[in-house]
Amino acid sequence: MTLAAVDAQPAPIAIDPARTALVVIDMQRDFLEPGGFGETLGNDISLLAAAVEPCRALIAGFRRHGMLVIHTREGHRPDLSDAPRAKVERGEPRLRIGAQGPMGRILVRGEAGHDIIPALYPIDGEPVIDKPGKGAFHATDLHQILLNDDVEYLVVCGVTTEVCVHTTVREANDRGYRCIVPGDCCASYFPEFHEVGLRMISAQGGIFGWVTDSTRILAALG
Ligand code: C5J
Repeated sequence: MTLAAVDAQPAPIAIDPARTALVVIDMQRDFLEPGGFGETLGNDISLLAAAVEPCRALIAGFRRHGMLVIHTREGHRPDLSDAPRAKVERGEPRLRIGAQGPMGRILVRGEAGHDIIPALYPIDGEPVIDKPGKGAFHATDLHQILLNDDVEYLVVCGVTTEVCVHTTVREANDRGYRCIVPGDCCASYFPEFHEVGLRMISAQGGIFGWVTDSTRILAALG
């Protein structure tokens, strides 16, 4: 076992690449693309676009080293039977989950906007987790996939920092995974939430995990 030392906050962490997976959270067209649902809501999508190139480089590095890359997509069954009413019945009715958006029905599986952006598209063999919640462990087989692969270290990136990335890191932390979050590979429509979200992870001695960036992870992998 050759450990790779990653410079991070609150302290460096030595990871075992053979037991490390990258989880790319919800890099979906509706959140990131011009004309998508995120932009329709009035958000500045350029804030999310900043994470694409660092994610692309990190994914390429993991692939080069033969390491596990997992993608998630937030969305629901077309009949919305897996969407809690508390989640559906919020916001303006025209812009709710299941309503017709600019790229098909909002947050519905199989619609164009639900798919992952072309720049980060999964390749054959990479698991894609369709998750109905914010966290990637809730009502999915992610934990089983990671157990079967003997994964202990999770590099978690994607969008948005304070919502689905954060929820997933918290879920993973409670399940015993060591989470490393590359801040440049995460983004939010709210820059202040992004900053504070990252600080919340590494505060108190790394209460939820470690925060670093893509270049430091790639440097550690060599
Ligand atoms: C994600 C959201 N992926 N912000 N969803 O963070 O609604």
